[in-house]
Amino acid sequence: MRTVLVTGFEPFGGASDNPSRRVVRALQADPPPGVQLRTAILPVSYAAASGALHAALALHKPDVLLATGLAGGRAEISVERVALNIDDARIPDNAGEQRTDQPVVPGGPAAYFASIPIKATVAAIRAAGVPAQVSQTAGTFLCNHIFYLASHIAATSHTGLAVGFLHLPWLPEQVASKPGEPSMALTSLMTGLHAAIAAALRHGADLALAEGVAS
Ligand code: PCA
Repeated sequence: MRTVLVTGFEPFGGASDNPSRRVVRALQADPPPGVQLRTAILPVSYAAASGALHAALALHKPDVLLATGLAGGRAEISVERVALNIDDARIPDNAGEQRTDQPVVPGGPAAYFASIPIKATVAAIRAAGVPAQVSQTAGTFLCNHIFYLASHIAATSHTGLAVGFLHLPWLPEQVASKPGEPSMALTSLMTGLHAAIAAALRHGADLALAEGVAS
């Protein structure tokens, strides 16, 4: 049976919770069939996240890493295409560290593409009845940082590891007082994650579906 490591992040930026942490905990209680599910919650800290990621990969030796995080303001589950070798954020991390135009890995390649089949994953989430889209940027904060680090580890030492990143909307209760702010219920996030895990485990080429933005 193959091993899938699903990670979420701690809350950040003053929020009391993070949908990615909630969904990871819910997955532990309702694991997908046919796979060995492992989970980890990562700190929103440049200094601490790398150690936590390395430790989880060394402990669980997964075949697939599906990392998740919050992208407040997005309405769908975003399947990220590209991880950039840059840390550049408007806000400090939870340890108070703010980074501007610093590489994630000095001397590393400018970017890595996701190594899960992104369009098949989007199609599977949609087929399960949950809004999803391909995203062309994971931002330049901790989510991109972990996505890049994991991709670099897969390229240099943990060969054979498939790496994907899913950005999640707010939970409805987190935006109840913010009219117009998109959100997604935990049950839908769970359905989407189950579909994404199944799709990421399927071998073979990605689906050639027209996606992306034409601007
Ligand atoms: N979202 C942030 C970091 C942690 C999280 O859940 C991001 O998009 O970078």
